[in-house]
Amino acid sequence: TARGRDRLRIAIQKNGRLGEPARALLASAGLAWCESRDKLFCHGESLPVDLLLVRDDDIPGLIADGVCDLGIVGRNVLLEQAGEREEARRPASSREWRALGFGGCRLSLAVPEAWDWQGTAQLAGKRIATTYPNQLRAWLRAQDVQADVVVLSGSVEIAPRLGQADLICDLVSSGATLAANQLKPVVDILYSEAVLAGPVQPIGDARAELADLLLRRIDGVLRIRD
Ligand code: PRT
Ligand code: ZN
Repeated sequence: TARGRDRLRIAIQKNGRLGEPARALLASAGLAWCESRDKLFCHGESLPVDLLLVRDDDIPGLIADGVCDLGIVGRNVLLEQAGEREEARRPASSREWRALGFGGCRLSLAVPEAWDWQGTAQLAGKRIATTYPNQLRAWLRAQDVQADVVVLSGSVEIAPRLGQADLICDLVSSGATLAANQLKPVVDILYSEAVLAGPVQPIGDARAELADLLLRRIDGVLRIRD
């Protein structure tokens, strides 16, 4: 699929929390685009680097399939899909190349405020609602705790009140959403931020040089921001 392309393709979030900061980072790295009307594909004007604007969940798969060379996505999404592939015994297909310093959040366990939290042993036999089952299961295994993982596709924070689960495992940034749902964070299982994702194997053709150039420029921008 990636064969015969001499332009680099980067997938970023079309909307959402990471779309704008990802564009800003790439613009600071010297990229410029002519945004097309449908805005799904943006042809790069300053360098042969094009943008694909997609849902964040699609980014790891686009890299895996070779449709895109690089992507900007939350570490939480990248690791969740990596866990899914591992579960299915499929080889890893993308990995974190750089942490980008924006989109910071934690994947945390949160319990009803009334709970007297004693520690992870308290989770035994409990039902935990999440949209991140692979990371939660891996963490539970590492803690040697047996709990039921209730996989939801959204609105996780309301699950305890609806009786679907006893507690949740979800992304937290300010904590306002948890507080609004009478929940409190008790354990962080992952520190996440936006990352530059790329293939596990180095890019092996003419685009490698382009990727190197872009990486050097991104590193320069990140150094200045620090
Ligand atoms: O449409 P698309 O599928 O592309 O977007 P999305 O809705 O799946 O993702 P989006 O835009 O919400 O988030 C993109 C990425 O931003 C996530 O994968 C994280 O890496 C990162 N990020 C950073 C967050 C948050 N902070 C965050 N607070 N993603 C989600 N949240 C949610 C959280 O799930 C909870 O519902 O915000 C709520 C909590 O926020 P606080 O501030 O109340 O704690
Ligand atoms: Zn999404």
